[in-house]
Amino acid sequence: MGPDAYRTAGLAETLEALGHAVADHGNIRPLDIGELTPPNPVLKNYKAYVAWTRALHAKAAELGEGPVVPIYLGGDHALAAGTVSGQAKAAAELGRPLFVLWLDAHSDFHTLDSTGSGNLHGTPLAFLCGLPGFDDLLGAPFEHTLKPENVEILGVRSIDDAERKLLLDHGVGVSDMRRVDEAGIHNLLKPFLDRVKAANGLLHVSLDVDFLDPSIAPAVGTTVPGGATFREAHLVMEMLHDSGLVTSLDLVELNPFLDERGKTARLMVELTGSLFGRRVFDRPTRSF
Ligand code: DIR
Ligand code: MN
Ligand code: MN
Ligand code: MN
Repeated sequence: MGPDAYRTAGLAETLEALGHAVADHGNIRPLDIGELTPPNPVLKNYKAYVAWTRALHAKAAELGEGPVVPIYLGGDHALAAGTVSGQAKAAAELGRPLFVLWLDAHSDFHTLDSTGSGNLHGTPLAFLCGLPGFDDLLGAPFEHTLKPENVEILGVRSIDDAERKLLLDHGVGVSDMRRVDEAGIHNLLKPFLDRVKAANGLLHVSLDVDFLDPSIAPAVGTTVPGGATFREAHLVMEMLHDSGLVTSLDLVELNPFLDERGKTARLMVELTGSLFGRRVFDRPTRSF
C-alpha cells in the first residue's frame, strides 16, 4: 500500500512540476526462491526478506548505473537490503565509492542472531556493512559491502544494546537526536557531504518515516517521540539537493492504515520535492 499512497499523494506530479522527467516502473514482485529454513526461529517473514532482496537487488543494480535517480518506495526498511546492495554493485562497476545517509529513529544494525524482536527491518544496515550470517539474501556472499565509516545514521533515538555494541565495533557514523539538538542539522550534515564530494562518491539516502517526529508523521508502526521536526527534515533535503550528490533514494515504512487523511504520505512527498529542488525563494541552485 505504501507505493500507492505516494502515487496518490502526487509524487510524480511534484517531481514533474520541478522540471524532472518521471518514469514509474510499477510494483516489483518478489522472486520465487523455493524452500528456505530461517537461521534463527525468532525471525519474522524471513523467506519474504530473501525473495524481495533478490528482486530489488537486481533492479537496483540495473538502475544504479545511471543516469536516473531511482526512488524506491516501500514497504518496510528491509527493502534497503536489496536497493542499497544493488546500488553498491553498480557503484563498484562505476569505480566509485557508495556513501549512505540513513535517516531513521533506529539504527537497523541487528544481525540475524542479535535481533530479539525478529523484525527484519531492523537488520538491513548490518547486512550492507558486511556483518556475517546474511548469505541467503543474495544466495552468495555480498561483495560490495559499504564501508561503515561511509554510512551516517542521522536522527536516531532508539538503539538496542546489541546494536550499540556492533555500531561501535564497526565504526559506523551515528548522529543521534541529542547531537541534532546540540549541533544542528547543518553542522552535522555538511562534513559528511564534504566527504562524499571529496571521494567522488555516490550517495544513497534511505528515509524511514520514523525519522520524523510522530506529531507530523504518524503513519508508521514504530513511532518514537523526539524525532526530526518539519524544518529539520526539510533542511536535510534542501542541503542534499544543493550538494548535487544524491544518486538514489528509499522512502520506507509508510503504513497508510495509520495515516491521518494522508498527511504523512504528503509530507514524505514534499520532502522528496525539497530533495529534488523545491525551494522557498527561487534563486539559482549552487551546484546541480
Ligand atoms: C528494534 C526496532 N531495534 C528491533 N527496530 C526498528 O525490533 O530490532 N524499528 N527498525 O523500526
Ligand atoms: Mn528503519
Ligand atoms: Mn525506524
Ligand atoms: Mn523499522
